[in-house]
Parts: sequence; C-alpha cells; structure tokens
Amino acid sequence: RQIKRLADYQAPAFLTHSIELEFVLDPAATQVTAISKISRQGAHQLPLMLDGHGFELLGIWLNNVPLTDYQQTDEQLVLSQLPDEFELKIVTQLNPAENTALEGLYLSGGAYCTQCEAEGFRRITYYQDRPDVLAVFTTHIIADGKSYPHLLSNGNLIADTLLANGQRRVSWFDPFPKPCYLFALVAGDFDELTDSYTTGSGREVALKFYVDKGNQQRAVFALESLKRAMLWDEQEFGLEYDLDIYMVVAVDFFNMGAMENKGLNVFNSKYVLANPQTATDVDYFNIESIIGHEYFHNWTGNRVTCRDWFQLSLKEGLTVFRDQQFSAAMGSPTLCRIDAIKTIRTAQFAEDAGPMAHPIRPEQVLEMNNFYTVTVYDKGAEVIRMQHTLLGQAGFRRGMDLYFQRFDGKAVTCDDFVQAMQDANERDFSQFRRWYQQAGTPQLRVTSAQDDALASFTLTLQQHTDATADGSPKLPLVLPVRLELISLDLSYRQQHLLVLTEERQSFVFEQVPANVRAVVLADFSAPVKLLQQISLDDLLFIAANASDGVARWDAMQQIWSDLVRQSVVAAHPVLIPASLLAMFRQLLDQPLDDLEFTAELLALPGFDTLAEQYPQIPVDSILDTLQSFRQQIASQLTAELTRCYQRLPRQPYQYQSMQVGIRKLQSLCLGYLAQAISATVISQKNAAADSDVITQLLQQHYLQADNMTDRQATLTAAVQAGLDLAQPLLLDLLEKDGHDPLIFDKWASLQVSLPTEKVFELIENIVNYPQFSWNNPNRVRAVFSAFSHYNPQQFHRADGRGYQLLASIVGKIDHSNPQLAARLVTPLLSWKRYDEARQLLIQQQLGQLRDQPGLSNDLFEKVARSLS
Ligand code: BAL
Ligand code: ZN
Repeated sequence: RQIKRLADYQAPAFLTHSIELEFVLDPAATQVTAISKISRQGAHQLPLMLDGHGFELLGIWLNNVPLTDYQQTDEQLVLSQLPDEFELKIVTQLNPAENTALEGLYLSGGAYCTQCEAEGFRRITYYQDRPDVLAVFTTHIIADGKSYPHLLSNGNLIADTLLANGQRRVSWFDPFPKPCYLFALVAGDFDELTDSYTTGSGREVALKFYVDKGNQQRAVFALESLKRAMLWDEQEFGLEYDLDIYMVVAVDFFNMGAMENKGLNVFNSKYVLANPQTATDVDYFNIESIIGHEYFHNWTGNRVTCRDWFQLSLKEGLTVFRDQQFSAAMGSPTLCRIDAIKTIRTAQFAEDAGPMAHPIRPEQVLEMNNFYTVTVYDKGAEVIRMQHTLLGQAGFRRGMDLYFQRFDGKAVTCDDFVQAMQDANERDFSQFRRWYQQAGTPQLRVTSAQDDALASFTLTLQQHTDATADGSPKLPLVLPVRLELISLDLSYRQQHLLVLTEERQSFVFEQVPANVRAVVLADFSAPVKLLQQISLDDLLFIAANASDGVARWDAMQQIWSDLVRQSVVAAHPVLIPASLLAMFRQLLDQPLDDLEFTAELLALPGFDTLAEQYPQIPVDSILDTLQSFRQQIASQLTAELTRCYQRLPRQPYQYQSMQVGIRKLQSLCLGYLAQAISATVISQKNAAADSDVITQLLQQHYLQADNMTDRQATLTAAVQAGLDLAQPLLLDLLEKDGHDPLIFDKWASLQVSLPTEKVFELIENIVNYPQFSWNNPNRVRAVFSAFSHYNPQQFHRADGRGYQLLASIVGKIDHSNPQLAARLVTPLLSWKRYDEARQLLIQQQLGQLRDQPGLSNDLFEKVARSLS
C-alpha cells in the first residue's frame, strides 16, 4: 500500500491541453474513447505515467498509429520515448452496472452518473488524474434517446444529432480548462425544472434542475436557493457565473452530499428535494446551504483549483466559510454560528483527539477519500474565518480579490491563498500559517484579575495543544479572541479583539469600573477549548446579558457541562440549581423574540459535545446525568413547558424564520414533556393526570401536523422517552409515506434511535424492507450512522453488541463501497478514549476488520492507524 506525501510533490512531467471524450453508453459495456493533446513540460525524458484501473483497455494510438510498446500495472499505464507534443487516443470499456463503489461512471437507479473527485476519473480512462493538470474538455454522449432523453455533461451544449442507428449523439464543450475531478456525465430520464438568472453584467444563464419523475415541484426551493446564492456571490465577492447554463441533477445513489462539477452539479437527492410533507426545517436549511456551497465552488475550487489533494482545504475550508456566510445572510447569523460550533465541538474535536488527527493541510495520505473530513472542511472554514476576523470584512475582500487576480485558471496551494491575504493587507501571516501545519485542538486557559484601586482589569490567556496522533509540531498559534467586558450593573460595556500569539500573554484594560465580567471567545472566534473557572451566577449573567448571542448560548452550554462534570465527580447526577431552573421558567414564560434562539438556550448539550471534554470518556456517567437532567427539567417544569407549548400559534407550513422558531420551541417542549411521562421517571406527584395530557399533546401534534418537521418532533420525543405511542405513529408514517426513499430514511433513523435493547430487533427488520438497499449509501447511513451517532445508550452498550453490529456492517459494506465503509467505521476508531472493558470490546472488532481478506485502502488506513 503506497502512502503519498506532500513533501514529494512534483509538477507534472506532461501537460494535457485538451481532451475529447466519447461515451457509447451501455450498462455492462460502455465504451469510452479519449483523445488528448499532450505536451512535455520542461527538458526531460521521463515517461508519461497515466492513472487508471477497473476497466478493460481496448486500444491505444499515438498520433493515430496503434501503440503496443507500453507498460501496464494494476494502477498505471507507462508510456516512454514520446515526442514533445502528441495526440493520444485511448479506448476503454467499463461496466457501470457493477460499479457499487459509486466512483467513476455508475448507474444510480436507472440513470448513468459520474463521481470523479477525488480520483474517480481514473476509473473511466487512463489519464493524469491529478488536480494540477487542467484541460479543455469536449464530451460526446451516445445513447438510446428514448430511454435516456437527458444526456448531460460540463459546459455548454454544442450539438445534438440523431444517428443512423437511431441513437442520439449529444456534445458538450467546456471552455474553462479544468482538472478531471470536475468532469461529469449524466444520462437519464428526468423531470426538468427550468428557470433563468441574469447576472449583474446582464448575461442570461439557463438554470436546469433534473430530478426523478414526479418530483419536479420538490426542486423549487433548491432552485430558488440557487438564485439567492448567485446574487449573494455577486454582491458579497463580485463573482459572477461564467457559463450559459447551470445544471443540477439529483440522484439517489451518492457517496457525498453533492459535487461541484463544472456547470453540472450532481446532488444527493436528499439535498435537492423538499416539500413540507417530506422535508424538515433542518432539511430546508441544509438544502439552501449545500446548493450555495456547490455554486460557490465555481470560483473557489473550479476557476481556482488545488495544486494537489493535500491542499483540499484551499477550496473546501474556503467554500464552507462562504456557505456559512451565505446562510447567515439568508437567516440568523447567531443560529448559523451555533450550528457550525456544534460540528466543531463534536466531530472535529473528536477527530483531533483520535487516531486520524491531521492538520487542515494533511501531510500524508493513503486514500484521499479519507481526508474529506470535518478537519479539512469545518476546521478549515474556522481558519478562513480567523483570517476574516483578523483582517475585517474589507481586508478579507481585498485578499479575495487579489487571490482571484493572481490565480484565476490556476491550480494553487493554501500558502498561495494566505499570501494573497497577507499581501493585499500588508500583514505578516507567517505565524498564522501554523494553523495549516498543526493538528490538534488548542486549549485556551483564561484567568482574570481586577484591581479596583487602579480601575484596571487584567486578562491572562494561555494556550496549549496536546500531542496528536500524527505527531505534528505544537507551536503557539495566532488566536483571535473576541472579548466583551460588562459591568454587573450593565452601565459599562466594551468589546475588544485580542490577538494571542505567545504561549501566555496578559492584556490590561484601564479605566474599568469595579465588578466587570469578561465574556471571552465571543462568536467562538477561534476553534479552541476554552478553560475558565467561572461561577454559575456569572455564567447566568453572561447568558442573560452578553451582546453576542453565541456567547449567551455558550454560557448555557458551559453551565451544563460544569454540572455534568460535577455529577461525574460525585458519581451521581447532581440536582439542577434553582437559579438555573428559574432562568428556564423565565424563558418558557416569556420566550425571546427569536424563538429558535430561545430553543437553543433551553437545549442541553448532546452526549458527543460533553464527551469531548474528557480525555477518557465516562460514558455511563454522562448518559445517566443527561437522562436525569432531562427528567428533572421535565418534572419540575411540566406546567411551564405545557403552557409554552400551548401558547405558540401554529400556522399552515412555511419555511420562514418565525415559524421555524415556533416549531423548534414546541419540539423542545415536547421533548422534555415526553421525558416527564417516560417509564423511567420515578418521582412524579400527579403522574397519571400529566401522563394523559402529555400523551394527548404528543399525539395531536403529530396528527394535526401539516408538515414533516412537526411529525418528526413528536416521533423523536416519543422514541427518546421510550413511549408506547411511538410505534403506532411510526407505523402510520411508514404506511402513508414510506414509499418515498427520503421518508423511509427518516423513519429508519427514528427507529434506530430507540435507546433500549429492542433496537437490535428493529434494525434486523428495517434491512429486510423492500425499500432498503445495501448498495444505497443514504439507506445504509440512515440506519447505521444514525444508530452509532444518535443512540449512544445502545451503541456503547457494556456488552459490546453495538460495536459488534457496526463492525459487522462495515466489514460487509467494504466489499461493495469502501468509501462508505470507511466513513461508517469512524465511531469505532477512538477506542482508546473509553474505559478498559469497552476498549477491549472495540479493539477486538477492529482487529477482525484489519484481518479481513481484501480490505480496501480506505478502511485499512483508518483501522491500521487506530490500532497502531
Ligand atoms: N467536493 C466534494 C463535495 C463538496 O465539498 O462540495
Ligand atoms: Zn465542497
């Protein structure tokens, strides 16, 4: 198995200037003819090394003469003694019907589609499959026009002819040189939703969405989101779309969320299709954000691309940041930020603390697909955000302008990006670049001292990053720290941006009145773990009074996390302090204007977030404590929760912020209320009466709902609390709407979050439904990712049954779809973070996986790193 290293990068020995592809589509025997114009780069006599595997080679021609003098290995074709400039024709034959890995050309349902990032193009033809080889693509697709009326590829349509044999030949030309990972082909019979967009400079762009028959109206929200994204990118960054047509195809079989192929995005149908009956508010949010993300890639990724795959964060970190800014502009910046912080605090911190820890620019990789990670994407976005924070909005825009001016049409590095930011603003970002080299989550320790006599306030910040599995250096980083000082009487408020560059630094503030409180790391201005000793009263003060909504939410999170810690130390759940319950009462009786934000303030942190606070995760204590807290809230605030729920007006569904807030707060109330009547609640004064009222509320909420969000609220609450009413309602959902794959997935994910042992029986049942398919990543994730991520009680069972289930599925899936298997295995990798008994159980499962014959590189890399 061959590890690739960033340090070994060499510019390509040959350039491919153009490639003309012809596909004659056939499920089991698609023929691909690729004619490339290639030239030697520099003075050397190196051979041309082309990547390729998983197809049959039918012939090679050099300048139209058959070529027989070549070497072929499992992964490459080596051509020696070539002229300086030449035309190479290669004919290959593929079997899309048997391509269950969903990389290269495959069949999704009845449609052909491709996925070439990162290294899928090499499954189509021999090619220099690396992002720094940029060519102009022409694509011809030949197929039966009746079965496949839509024959699509990148760029603009240039020809559509009927051939003598009755087949159709459709041709596309993409004038923008691109790496082959951005190539796409789709052929199928779709419903088409069409619109147009006129760019700021007056060019008309045709917008076309292709979805399964009958789903046309479900693409309307995605199409509207696209238009919003196009306008936002013009207004925010001065970036316009550049082709005459922008197409989005929704497919059911897809490993990723979506893919930004030039002019022809391919989307997982989950991130395109929405109507109130099938999509939740969260789905609507995600669709807008992912539609934006893929569109923004047209500049950050496509026009300026990566030199090599180690630079993946160049396009992904930046594009996630851009989609986050877009979502913030379309809705609430605070809620978007909270959303992003949750991802960092759970999945990214876990990755840093586990065997796959890597810097946002990894230095060595066995299987590139393993590095499409929360670190590269989401921590990458935080690193971009810190540059934005340090430079300000105008400075960041200057840097972006210079970046495009310098690098449009080129394949570049993360260093090139930072250099543009630095040069455009005459700043020195040399120390900042450490963020690209170092893995790990910095800990930021805060202490403060107030000198009333001198009217000064001193804040001392200290940073430290623990060693990580990759062994990368741990030098002091540049940490932008937003701070607000507020006096207890609220007469004094000052906001500051501190920049910590040393291991330890003190910042002194003069003319500060007595009794100020410091709100540190407002807006989560750096992706660190904040360590500060701060009293419950002070946290409640911050939660009520900080100017920054994120800081207010964060103060509540810290309160819960402190209470969980106290419970872990005491070995039993502590009682929720009266002052905290009083705050809950107040928020429930007088919710803020922003109801969605109120719901966030009232929500407990999840198991994963809490777990990340501990080097060794006290699984049972955290789970018991969370359960106890939910039930304490439920039983002490039953009346307030019921009142709050009942006061909120429901209206016919619209995806609109006021309504989203109502639904979210009602859902929160139902979640707690269900716990009040959960079978495990022991002390309840008038349990019987409450039980009837609450059961009725839950049932009515489901039965009267005109949308999926509300239905899901009841179902989630009832399943989590183990209520009997869950199963009949789940059955109702399945019978009415379970034919729809996206609803089936929701139903399955709800079932597998049942926190009792019965879940194993449910899982056995689910995989036997005709709607379930082991070859469809959405179906598999809906059951097994949901189980391992949202059912910590059963996944972490002390008898190891949860681990055993996941490992057996991973082993099975690895034969058909290694990329999917390697993603599913993630929760098992951090076995060293659990107690000794669990360590042994997980290690045993990983050991069996490692020894499985024919293990893919994808899975091998993760399992081997975990066990080393
Ligand atoms: N480039 C892979 C999918 C995405 O990040 O947009
Ligand atoms: Zn992306």
